[in-house]
Amino acid sequence: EGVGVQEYTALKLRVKEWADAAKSQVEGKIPEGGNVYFVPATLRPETMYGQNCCFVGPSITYGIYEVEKGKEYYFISDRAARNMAFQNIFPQWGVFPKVAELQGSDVIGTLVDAPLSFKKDGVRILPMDTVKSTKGTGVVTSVPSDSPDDYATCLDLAKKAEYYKIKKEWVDLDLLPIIETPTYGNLTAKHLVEAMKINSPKDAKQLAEAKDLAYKEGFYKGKMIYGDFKGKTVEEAKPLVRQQLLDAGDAFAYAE
Ligand code: A2H
Repeated sequence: EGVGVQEYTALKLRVKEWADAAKSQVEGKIPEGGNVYFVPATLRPETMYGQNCCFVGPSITYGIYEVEKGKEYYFISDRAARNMAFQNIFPQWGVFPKVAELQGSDVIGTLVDAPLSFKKDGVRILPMDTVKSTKGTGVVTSVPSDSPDDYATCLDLAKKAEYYKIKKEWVDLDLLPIIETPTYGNLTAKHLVEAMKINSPKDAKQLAEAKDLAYKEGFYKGKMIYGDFKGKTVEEAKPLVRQQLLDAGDAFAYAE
């Protein structure tokens, strides 16, 4: 871990329909009219147009926390809740009211609305074994066009849907080109995963390298080819998309 503070954009993905295994655990704990949001932490708000699903760690324990009584609830790791309690995200300083506890595996298949996503009917919650419980919120939104980790995981899920006990149609690999780069084209993550012959989401060393290359190329040389800031550089568009999400109430700032 570095010494700097990481400024994340915490995105709010509203639950439209719970997976069966989650239903009974949530029942009676969220009042009628209350909304639960999965809250991934991202460093790439300008890529949110390309969200195709959202990941949780299947063996990580999560909580649902009450942010506004009877109205608004966040699905995040306990560790993130503790941090958020000291960032004026919950109503009372230092207090994080947990209303339910669930295992990542229980929520697989839940349908959520992802702000800005080209998937207008919503996206599914899917398993990612490499999600760290010690980083961000333990929830990771998937953008396979620009994140090598997300691309490698989506490929694996599609190939082994049965093994992961998910429906094949929950993982779609029709990627949305969002950012054009001189070196890797407009599907940076796919290009790098193929060029580096990365075969599994567990190829940690190669994925770290791909992530680094993708990030630098995207940030310093990338140009938006989709969305409200089409034509601008990624460096220009990043704070603009972030602000748009914050202003719409679809995201909030989270630091750690
Ligand atoms: B990023 P840093 Cl398009 N476990 O968002 C594993 N990965 C996590 C995580 C966790 N608990 N919490 C957040 N992340 C991911 C978008 C994205 C991201 C793109 C490209 C690169 C990228 C869509 N996924 O990250 O260690 C989240 O994925 C590479 C920098 O705090 C988050 O941003 O630097 C990023 O890792 C945070 O990583």
